[in-house]
Amino acid sequence: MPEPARRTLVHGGTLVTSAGVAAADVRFVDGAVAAIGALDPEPGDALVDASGCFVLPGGVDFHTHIDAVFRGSIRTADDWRTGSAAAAAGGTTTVIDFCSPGPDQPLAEALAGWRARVEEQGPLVDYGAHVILVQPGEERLAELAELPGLGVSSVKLYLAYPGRVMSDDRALFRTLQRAAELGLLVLVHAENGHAIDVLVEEALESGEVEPEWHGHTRPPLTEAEAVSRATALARLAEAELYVVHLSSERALAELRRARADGGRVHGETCSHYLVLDESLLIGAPREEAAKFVCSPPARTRDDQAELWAALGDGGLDVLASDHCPFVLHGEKIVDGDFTHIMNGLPGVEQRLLIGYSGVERGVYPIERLVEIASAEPARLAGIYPRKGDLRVGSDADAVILDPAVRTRFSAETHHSAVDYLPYEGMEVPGRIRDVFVRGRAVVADGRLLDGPGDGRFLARATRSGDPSALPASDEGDTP
Ligand code: DUC
Ligand code: ZN
Ligand code: ZN
Repeated sequence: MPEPARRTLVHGGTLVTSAGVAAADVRFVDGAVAAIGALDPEPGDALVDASGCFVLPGGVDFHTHIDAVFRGSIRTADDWRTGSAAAAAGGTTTVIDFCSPGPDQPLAEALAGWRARVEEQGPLVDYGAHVILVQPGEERLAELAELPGLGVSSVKLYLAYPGRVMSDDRALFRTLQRAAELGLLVLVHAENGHAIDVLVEEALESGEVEPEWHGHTRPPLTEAEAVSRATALARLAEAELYVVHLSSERALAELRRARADGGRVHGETCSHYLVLDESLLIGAPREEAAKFVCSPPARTRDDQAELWAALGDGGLDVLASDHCPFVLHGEKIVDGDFTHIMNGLPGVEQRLLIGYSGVERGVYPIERLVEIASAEPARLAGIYPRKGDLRVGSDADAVILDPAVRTRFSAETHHSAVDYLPYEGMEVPGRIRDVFVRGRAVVADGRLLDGPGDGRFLARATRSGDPSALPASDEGDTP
């Protein structure tokens, strides 16, 4: 006998989609949005009252490092169970993470291994992958043709960390050329690795070992130079570029310049750059300062203001988390000089509410939050409108956000496995009340529900692909 339809009617809320803001009910049937408007309950509907609340598309986080390995053997704190629980609790229903192939490992093999490992861990949210390339040669670049068939439409290069994962300008330019041919999006970590290495050597020679020197040795010009170079090479290759984790006004200015010049360039900032600043590292005890070490580093309050403004005016396209947590009393490596500290912060759970604080402060309207936190990352990922919006036929991924209640961030109550939070004690407006992944409640009244994770791999369309021919996820239907 076929299972009865799973039906939910979310009623009485203010629906925010790419089509605008309106008082509207929304009905989910069998994991998809079936109807939107003034809807009467029908037999079998489970009723969810969203009065006084916003109903938003589930968040799409374009940049996470769940269960990831850095420096050869150091793993981030979250596995896919805890990382996806943190995502869901924070209103994010899709994450695009990273598959990092070994030096000589075929891309297809690496992706198959990555997918098997994720699936085994039972994620609560849907997921896709960017593929990381390290100094790719022609053999590797030839393999990129396989990616669209494997459901991957983006690659990432680091322009920092020489001797570890950095790619040089030839590798960057050739990747951009290949990506342009194949309709792939190229992500770059834009910092000048060689210049930073020299500044680090000079600092260490002068006996500067404290965490604040992590920031002093990665000044905004090292970021701006790399953005300028990557955007110029993308233009030359006629490729589409996405700059991850922009942190400074100077780098942002380079991005704006490239866009004004007609470059197909997209920019992301991350929640931590909006609310953390460099003063947190300066003069603080080592273990305290280490909590805020990420790359690029936290900048000034003026930089923060520019990033907020750019999210509002379209200078930046995406608000991501770069969720990259390391256990403070463990893998974060607080002892020794600043170069030992692992770069990265948790944030997947806090991203959406930090973004919402911009709405409350009048930086941008709530429709813009939906664009930067859901719709635009979904478009760039090649999964829109199935993800990132609430339209008839979209996946029933939704968040009920209560604007009348405030949330206090704390490691005591968060869902990540990491043992600290850089946002400890911070209070923001709004509360993630309910979350649905393909129509199934994963958070109800602010509480994460126990249940089997049935997050699915998302095959993503290329930038040149026909969006209406969107490949389906492994299981389930494409609307
Ligand atoms: N860059 C990232 O994008 N994530 C974590 C560390 C880093 O340098
Ligand atoms: Zn990076
Ligand atoms: Zn990252």
